[in-house]
Amino acid sequence: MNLLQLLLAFAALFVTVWAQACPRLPRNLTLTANPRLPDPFTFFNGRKVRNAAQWSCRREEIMELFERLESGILPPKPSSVSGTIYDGGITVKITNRRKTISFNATIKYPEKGRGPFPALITIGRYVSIPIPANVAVIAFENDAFAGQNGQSSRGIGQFYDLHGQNHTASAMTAWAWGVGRLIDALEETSRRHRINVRRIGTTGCSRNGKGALTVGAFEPRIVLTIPQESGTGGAGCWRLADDMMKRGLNVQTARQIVMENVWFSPKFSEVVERVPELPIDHHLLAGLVAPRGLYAIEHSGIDWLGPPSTFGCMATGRKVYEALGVADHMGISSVGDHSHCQFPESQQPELDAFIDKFLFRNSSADTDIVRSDVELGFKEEDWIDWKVPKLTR
Ligand code: MCU
Repeated sequence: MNLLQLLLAFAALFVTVWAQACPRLPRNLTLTANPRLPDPFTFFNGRKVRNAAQWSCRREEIMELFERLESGILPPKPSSVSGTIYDGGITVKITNRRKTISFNATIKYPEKGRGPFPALITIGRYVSIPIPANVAVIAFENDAFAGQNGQSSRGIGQFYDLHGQNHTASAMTAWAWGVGRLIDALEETSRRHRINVRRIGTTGCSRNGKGALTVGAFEPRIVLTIPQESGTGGAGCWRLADDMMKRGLNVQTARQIVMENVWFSPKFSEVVERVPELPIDHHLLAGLVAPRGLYAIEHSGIDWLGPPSTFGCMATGRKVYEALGVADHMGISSVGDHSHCQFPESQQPELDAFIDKFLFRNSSADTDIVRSDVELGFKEEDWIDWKVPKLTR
């Protein structure tokens, strides 16, 4: 090979690497009006997502947009995380820049069998779905890790003891980080417990359902995410909630939510009046979970939770799964006529199917679920002005 050939080979390599590099977001995000649900398959710079490799770039970009605009920064794994198994649970010890915190998570094993068992990490101590007897339950005490008791909880909890009170992470981002460390500790102690660390899901209801969705979106080791009645700030889209509000319905909106609690970063308060300009909405939060299992359980009859918003938002998020060729890895089921966080019997077969497929790897379980017990009036043509590509290459 002569010098010219060598140079040409280098140039070709450079072009290939450049073409595959992920586009970087600008330092200052210029927001532009888009009243519809933003296109999951177009980068911030206008480039189209055409294959699976580009989707993983776009996924990173969406994650960064959430961190910068809504959720605050999710810190990387710190210098030291260790676990100690005790009878009934695990103690997780985290050290970061010479500060140390520790917390306990209880582990409840199935009564029958020796394991290793799949597990669900509950956001909060209480569970609102019937967890099958063959699944272990690990309780993550989110309130102690990052408080959610109104505005006065900003910066309160173990996360902020470690990272500083003014850290941009919202309470939900802090929980996602905490669950990540809990999984680190479970991985490290895998010979001393009976949990299958590759088969871990998460669930929570209402505010903890918003948390469960964020945890599933931000922590890639979670294989199944089950947010229940998470409403606005969870399965709902900001734009769709605003639309309900315009129609005179009593729905929670972005403007209200930042006043009520600390589920979002102070960063979000800065853009909360600019919902139609946001380059993200919560269909993209569901998109972050793809291709992993996601079963969104919603309530079709409580306006505050935004039924058409949660249904339309999740049905739109499911298009990311469709593009990846795994539409049935995501389900949305909206059922009314029961009180908040009470699991209706009619959803039992759906829940069983998701658990079966994602925690027990039974690929034949039927998880192709998009349903609502009442007509919620979400019209795709009003909200979606983009096409779903095939990203399976
Ligand atoms: C649905 O989640 C929240 C909702 O966002 C709040 O506005 C309301 O105050 O509480 C709900 C909840 O967590 O209920 C337990």
